[in-house]
Amino acid sequence: MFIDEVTIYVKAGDGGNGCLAFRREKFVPRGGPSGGDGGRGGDVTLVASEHYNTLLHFRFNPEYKAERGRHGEGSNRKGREGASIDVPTPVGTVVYDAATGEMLHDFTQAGDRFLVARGGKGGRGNARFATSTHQAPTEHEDGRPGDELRLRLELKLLADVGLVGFPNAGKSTLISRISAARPKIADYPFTTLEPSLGVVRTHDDRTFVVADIPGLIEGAHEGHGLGTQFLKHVERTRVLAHLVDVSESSGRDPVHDFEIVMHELASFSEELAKKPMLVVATKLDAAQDPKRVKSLKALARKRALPFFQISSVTGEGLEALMRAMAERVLAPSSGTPDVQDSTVAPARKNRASK
Ligand SMILES: Nc1nc2c(ncn2[C@@H]2O[C@H](COP(=O)(O)OP(=O)(O)OP(=O)(O)O)[C@@H](O)[C@H]2O)c(=O)[nH]1
Ligand SMILES: [Mg+2]
Repeated sequence: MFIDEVTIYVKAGDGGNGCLAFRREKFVPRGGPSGGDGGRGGDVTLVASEHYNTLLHFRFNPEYKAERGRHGEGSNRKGREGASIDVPTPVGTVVYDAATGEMLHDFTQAGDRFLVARGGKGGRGNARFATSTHQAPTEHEDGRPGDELRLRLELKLLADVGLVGFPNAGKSTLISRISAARPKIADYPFTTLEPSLGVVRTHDDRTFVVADIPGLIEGAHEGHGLGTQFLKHVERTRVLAHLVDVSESSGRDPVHDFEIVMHELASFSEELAKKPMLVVATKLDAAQDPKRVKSLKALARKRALPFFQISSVTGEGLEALMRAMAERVLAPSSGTPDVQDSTVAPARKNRASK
């Protein structure tokens, strides 16, 4: 199981101070007390959002502070309340107090809200202390501090996209181009012995998870090569990207490769073979004979599967492929995000788009 983990700091706003003031009016020799109360500090609330599949956005911005309340003023003016903030987190996030290890909340549903840090109360101004026997009070309170704590967030990562294909098809190379994952890459089969996950960040600052697994060969379901046991890691993905090497160096026919892998998938589970699939022709830079690409493209069309052609060396086609993956695994991005999200760091330019 892959676990994404991050520690963040949250601080609710302090309450504003109460004011000490007396009325000063023409012809009124001694005005009464008129110091207003301080405003309440803003709260910090975590909100489960479908727009995030990972905790990556927290790494770029690990501190969240709500606004403090304003101080009270003379003429019984109350200080303004500090603005509260909502911090989006993916559904499935479990929240712990980092200091004590205590579990505070488990987000299971989009829109779920959890107030983690409560704003401080505003202090009372001196006007509030006046009584019939105590008409010129000078007492006034300071605002109370807002809650402040460190949180450890944990999220079990499930892959959204699974990369399947022959050994050497370029699966690990692709994941290293579109995410920060750095699996071993080499020009011999079965370089990847264990599945690894990469987090892909889209241009509009959303993320999804891609799984790189070992390659499949004919007879994998009978234990040839590394077998098909690793397919369980992509069983719950929403979409498979089926990578097929179209360069001459594979020494095989792309259409034949495609059929073999489909057969292995179906032998493992019919359901897996029926999962939505993107057909991806790889190593375009090294493909001399355009017929090899064409024949694979024709096959994809026949099966009504979307077709992409890429080169992880030149970067050609990566952007379009990433977008297609994102479209299939992320909730549609409406113009208005479901939570206020001004606190998230601006999108970093993805390496793959250079
Ligand atoms: N020319 C060219 N070579 C590529 C490209 N993508 C990958 N390669 C090369 O192909 C070889 C295999 O790449 P990997 O990414 O390790 O392939 P894989 O599918 O992960 O292989 P296994 O882990 O063995 O299943 C490496 O030598 C890569 O450098 C590409 O777009 N163009
Ligand atoms: Mg690999």
